[in-house]
Amino acid sequence: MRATLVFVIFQLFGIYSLQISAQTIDLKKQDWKLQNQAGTVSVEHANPSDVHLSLLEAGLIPDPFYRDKEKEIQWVAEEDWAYSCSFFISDSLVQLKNPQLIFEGLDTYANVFLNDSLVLRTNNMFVEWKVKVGSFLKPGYNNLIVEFLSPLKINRLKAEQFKVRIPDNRGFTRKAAYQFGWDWGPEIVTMGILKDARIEFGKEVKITDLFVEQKKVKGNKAEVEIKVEVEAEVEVEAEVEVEAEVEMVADLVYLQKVIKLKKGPNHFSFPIKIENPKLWWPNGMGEQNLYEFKVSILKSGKVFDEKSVTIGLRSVEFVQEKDSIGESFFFRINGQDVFAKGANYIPQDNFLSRISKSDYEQIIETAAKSNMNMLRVWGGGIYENDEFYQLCDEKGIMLWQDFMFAGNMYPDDTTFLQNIRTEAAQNVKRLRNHPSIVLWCGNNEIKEAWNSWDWQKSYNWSEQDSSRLWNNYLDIFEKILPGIVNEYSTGTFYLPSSPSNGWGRDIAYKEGDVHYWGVWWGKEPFEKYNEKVGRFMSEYGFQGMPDQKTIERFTIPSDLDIDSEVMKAHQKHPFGWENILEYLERDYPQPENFGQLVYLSQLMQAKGIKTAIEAHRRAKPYCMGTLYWQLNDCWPVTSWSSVDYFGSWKALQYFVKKAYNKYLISFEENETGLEVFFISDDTNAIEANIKWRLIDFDGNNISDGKREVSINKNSSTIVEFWNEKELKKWRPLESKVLIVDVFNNSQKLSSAIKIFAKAKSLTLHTDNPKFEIEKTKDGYLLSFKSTSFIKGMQINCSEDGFFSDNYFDLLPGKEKKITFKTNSAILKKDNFSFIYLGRLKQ
Ligand code: BMA
Repeated sequence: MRATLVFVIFQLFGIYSLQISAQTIDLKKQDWKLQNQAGTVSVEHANPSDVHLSLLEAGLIPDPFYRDKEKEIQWVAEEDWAYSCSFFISDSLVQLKNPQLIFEGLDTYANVFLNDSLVLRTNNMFVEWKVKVGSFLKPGYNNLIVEFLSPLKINRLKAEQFKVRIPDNRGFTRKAAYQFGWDWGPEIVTMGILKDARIEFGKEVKITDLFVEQKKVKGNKAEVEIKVEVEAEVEVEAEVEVEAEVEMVADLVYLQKVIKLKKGPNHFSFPIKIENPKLWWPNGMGEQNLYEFKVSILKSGKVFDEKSVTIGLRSVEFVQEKDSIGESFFFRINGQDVFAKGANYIPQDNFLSRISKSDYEQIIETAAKSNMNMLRVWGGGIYENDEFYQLCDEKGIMLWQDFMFAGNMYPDDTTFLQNIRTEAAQNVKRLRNHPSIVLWCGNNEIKEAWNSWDWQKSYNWSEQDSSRLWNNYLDIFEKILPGIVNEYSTGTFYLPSSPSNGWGRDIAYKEGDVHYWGVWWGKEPFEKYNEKVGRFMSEYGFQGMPDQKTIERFTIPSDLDIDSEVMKAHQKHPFGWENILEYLERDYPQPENFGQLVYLSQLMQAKGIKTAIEAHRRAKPYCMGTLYWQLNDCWPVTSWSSVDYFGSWKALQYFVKKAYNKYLISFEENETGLEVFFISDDTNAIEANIKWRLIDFDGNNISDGKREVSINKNSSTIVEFWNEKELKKWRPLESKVLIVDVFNNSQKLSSAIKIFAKAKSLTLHTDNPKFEIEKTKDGYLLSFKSTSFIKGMQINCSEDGFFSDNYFDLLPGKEKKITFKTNSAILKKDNFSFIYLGRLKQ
């Protein structure tokens, strides 16, 4: 239930007459022209958000996501560009006081000229820019030019001046690191007016910040402090009335005080106590109760300014306590220990300005629907848009928020350090009301790189260079950034670097968080995931190809070969293809064509990551979090993502949804035998009825059993075990399936199957299942039934839509129903096709 708390600040008597009629000119809506510095390329009526997109819309460059066109657009980022427009100001508008030019985001090095005067110079894509422009405006037409300088050229210049070589020149610029290319992303160095741009007139008293600080949320009480920052252009004596009337507050709160607004920034605050607050919970643990707080500044009933924020009341503890093995690493929300289930999130496009609200909705919906409760906003991307955080608040997705520093070292001059101070302060202030943010982290993989990647040798640093760079690292990540978190978001936890320790060191599995890359980077087998379990697995991953339809959108038929230039261009990892083929050879039948490779690569990725997730969850409470690399893509590519660029779920996303279910059955085979684990994220203890059955691939019963087990809250329990001797009786196991179902009374909590051999060694039948479709309100109901066991059934449709399940197994004789949500109403059975492991080997 949402409720509104309204604070009203009445200005009763002033020594100055204030302007109330504020107005705004939306600059993005003007008629812009784009031109390169030499004047040889120009675009009329351009959208000023992004130079590349303007050129693309005008047909002057090809789509860099198509085939291998990325290389043809590299010249764009080597040039300087200017967007220009003129806008009209009426006589009455020009009378209004305090005009301010506001850019919510400029990418990145911009010189802004208003009527030929330089009014602003920028150097950071992550901050908002505001400048007073009263003396530069005139009635009638005004000219605005926003000139963008090539970040590549500036990086090279700065590298020359800095003398010490840093790992990558992108470190000189406060711009999203992935845009310079990553092992899943193209090199597209964008420039442009990234977010909203406007001129505001007449706002002489402005609420510049509203922070609802949660001092204490415990038991049935919450104490918060409403902190308001007001920027006044004039000195005003004002009377402030604070009124609160809201369900969550037992009585009406009424405060009255006189304040004197001085010229410049003013700060005042109101403490309130809330009885029986309705708390905000992570997804799966309870509701996401949110409350809106609104502050208005008025005079005689007219509004000068108002601001509202939405918060969720919750307590967060980041528990790092020594134990017999090392040190814990987990989050306790509202007093409950939380096992974090989620993924790493990267920006959804190389062109940030075209990420739509519905893109945000879809990806966060996918996370929530897949039983996730945490995402890590990775440090090589961006501090996300407000919409992203709002959605995470609403869906109960906790956020591990990196500051935007990744895999690099940084300059140490005062301008740079001041720049990152401003950036950190602005973003922490902007985001601190969001209940979803539970941790700020300084950087991605810099400490690990420093200790394990041999940088000192590769970049030929003298001892002096090394200590200069390292001291600067310590300044940024152990002083400046934690200082800012502490100042603006007191009590929020800060971790200097992720991972805490490199995956090659023993300590990585005893304390802190770990990025385990032995599988993939180290070519270790998937089974290693069962051993390499740390306290919090903040990265691990394996590549899978995107959906076949996604591939068809950026290729022509002759490109459909992994040795083609186009498929190579859409694989950014140095040994990506080699790895996929090598791992496939170990465990899977060999693909006979491109389509089979797409299918198998996805199935293998899904199986691998499922192995990891289950191992991490079985190890609860030793391990208390698992965030695989990576949820999404910024362009169509073969990568570690579970959802591809066009939003199609890879096999992995379907597997993740099941592996992150509140209740999970998981198997562990070791020297002693076979154990069945039941993992419960329930905050209450439950009684569980375990039923198991061993059948052959034709459905014949071989053995079965059942038992009742009491399951503690939030636990991982061994509920069944067979020793080697018992297992021997079941052999040979290559054509058998173990099925385990867990019920609570008659409600099925979870079910899982175990097969005993690698996919390539299974003796699967090739018979097609019985398949029927039935029209429903918003799509189709599909049913499958097979006489024998079917593994890895992927269903495809010629039309777009969403399958509720895919890449599933079919048990002999058991009907499986799934839905296909689509706008298409004329589908027949022939529109669907399927592929499964047994068929592959025909
Ligand atoms: C992780 C990330 C990224 C990278 C991924 C896959 O360590 O932090 O740097 O894309 O590995 O190599």
